[in-house]
Amino acid sequence: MGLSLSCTSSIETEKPNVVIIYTDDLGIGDVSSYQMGQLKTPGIDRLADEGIRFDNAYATSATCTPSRYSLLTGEYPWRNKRAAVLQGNAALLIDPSAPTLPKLFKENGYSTGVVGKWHLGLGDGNINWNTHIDLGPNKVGFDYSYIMAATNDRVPTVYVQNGDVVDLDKNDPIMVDYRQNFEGEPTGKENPELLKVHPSHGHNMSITNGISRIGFMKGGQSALWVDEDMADTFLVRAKQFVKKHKDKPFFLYYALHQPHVPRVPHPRFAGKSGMGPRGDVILEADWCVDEFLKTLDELGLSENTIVIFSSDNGPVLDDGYHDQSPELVGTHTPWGNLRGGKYSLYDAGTHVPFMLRWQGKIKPGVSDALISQIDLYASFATLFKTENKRPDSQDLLNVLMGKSVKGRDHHITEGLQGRLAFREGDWVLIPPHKGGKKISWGVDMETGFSLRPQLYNLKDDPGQKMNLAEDYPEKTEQMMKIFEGIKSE
Ligand code: NG6
Ligand code: CA
Repeated sequence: MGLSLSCTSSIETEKPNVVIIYTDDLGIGDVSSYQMGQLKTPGIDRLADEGIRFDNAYATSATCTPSRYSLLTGEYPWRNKRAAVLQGNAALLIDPSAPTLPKLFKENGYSTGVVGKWHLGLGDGNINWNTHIDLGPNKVGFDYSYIMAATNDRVPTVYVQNGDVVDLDKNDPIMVDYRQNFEGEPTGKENPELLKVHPSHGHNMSITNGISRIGFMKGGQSALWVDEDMADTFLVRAKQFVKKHKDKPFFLYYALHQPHVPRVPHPRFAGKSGMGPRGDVILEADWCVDEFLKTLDELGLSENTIVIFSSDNGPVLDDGYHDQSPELVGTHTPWGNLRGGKYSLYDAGTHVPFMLRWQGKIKPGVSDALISQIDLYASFATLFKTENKRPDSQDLLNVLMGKSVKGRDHHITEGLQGRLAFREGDWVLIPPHKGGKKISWGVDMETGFSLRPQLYNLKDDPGQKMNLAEDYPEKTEQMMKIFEGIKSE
C-alpha cells in the first residue's frame, strides 16, 4: 500500500497533464493570433501569448477522419485503406491492438478521456445503437468517452457515453441506414417546410432538430442532440473530466465540433460575429476554449498542464448548407495567405493553427519549425522515456518545448481520395493526379489536382501561385524519389 502511494506521488510530480483541444475545419486565418483575418479569438490567442505559436504546423489530411487517425495513432492515414471520411455507422477504424496516443498516456499512469467529435468509427460495421457499443474509444486507449459518432451533419444525432447512447428510451429504438429511408419518415428533400437550416448540396436526408443530415435515422427521440446546446454540453463534460482527475495525471482530447456544418450557435452567440453562423460558431468555440482554460486556472492546474490547440483540416465556406458563409465573410480570410482549404492538396488544406502552452516550463514565442500532428505520439513517448512504436511519428519534443527549431525535414499531406503531396523544407511537390480542378459536388474549392507536377516554394510563395516544376526539373525528380521511398517504407 505504502509503495503504491509513493509511486503515485512520483507520477504526479513528473507527469504534466496533457489536453489536446482540436477544432473541426478551423483555418489558420480564423485565429486572430496569426493576424491574417478579421475575427477576434482572444480565448485561443491566450494559448499563443502564454505558449508557443507554431506557424508551420500540419494536419496529415485535408479531411477529418484521416487527420484524427494520425493524431491518435502516429501513423500516416494513407497506410490504412479505410482512413477516409467515415459515415456515422462505420466500423471502428483504429485496430484495438495497435499503439495509440491515449494508450501511451494510459501506460504511463494517466487517466484518459475524449469529449466531442470522434469520427473514427464505432462497432464492427453492424452496429446496434440500442445496446452497449463495445468497440470504440474505450477500446483504443480512452478510459472515458463522451462523443458524437461522426460529424454534426451525420446521423445518428445522439451522444454516446462510454459506449451507450445518452438518454435513450429503450421503447423508442434508434435505427440508422445510409442507403435508404425508413418508411414514412420525413426528409429534407421531400419536406423542406420542416427545416430551419436548408441544405445547399447533399444533407437532404433525415431531419433532426429542424436540420436535414447525411444518412437516415428513425427513433431515439429522447436521445437526439440539440445543436444549439452542443458547445455547452461538450464543455461541461470536458470540465467534469478535468475536475474529476485533477489530483492525478490526465490526458484529455477535447474535440470541438465547430466550425463544421451545420453551424448552429447557441443563441448567446447568434449574430455576434457579423459574418453569419460560421463566424458565430468560431466565437462560440473561442469562448469554450477560454472557459476551459479558466477552469484549469481555478483548479490550479495551468502550470502543470500542457495544452495543445489545433484543427483537423483547413477551412471551407459553403460545405453543404445555406448559412451565408460566402456572402458574409467580407474581407475575413479563413485560409490566411495560403491557397486552398478543406479537401484541397494546396497548403491551406492541412496547414493549420497549432499552439502549445506549458506555463512556467516553456518560454512563450513563435516557432517556424515544420511540425505535424502525427508527431505528438513520438514526442510524448520521448517525454515518458519510452519506445516510439510508430515510425511515421517523429520525436519533436525539443521543438514543441521551444528548445529547438529543427523540425521535420519532410511531411506528406493528403487531399481528397487519398491523393498526396510532399513537403520538404520550404518546397512542396504535388505529383500529377487525375481529377477535376474543382470539387465536383458543390463546394467552391480547388482540389489541387493537375496532370502536370506542381512544385512550389512556400517561403517565397505561400499562396502557391508560381509552379516551378518546369524550372527545377531536378528538384522535382529528387523530391519525387524521396516521396516514393517514404511511401513504400
Ligand atoms: C462531406 C460532406 C461535408 C462534410 C464532410 C466531412 C456532403 C455533400 N458533404 O461528404 O459536409 O460532412 O463530408 O467533413 O455530404 S469532415 O471535416 O468531417 O472531414
Ligand atoms: Ca474537419
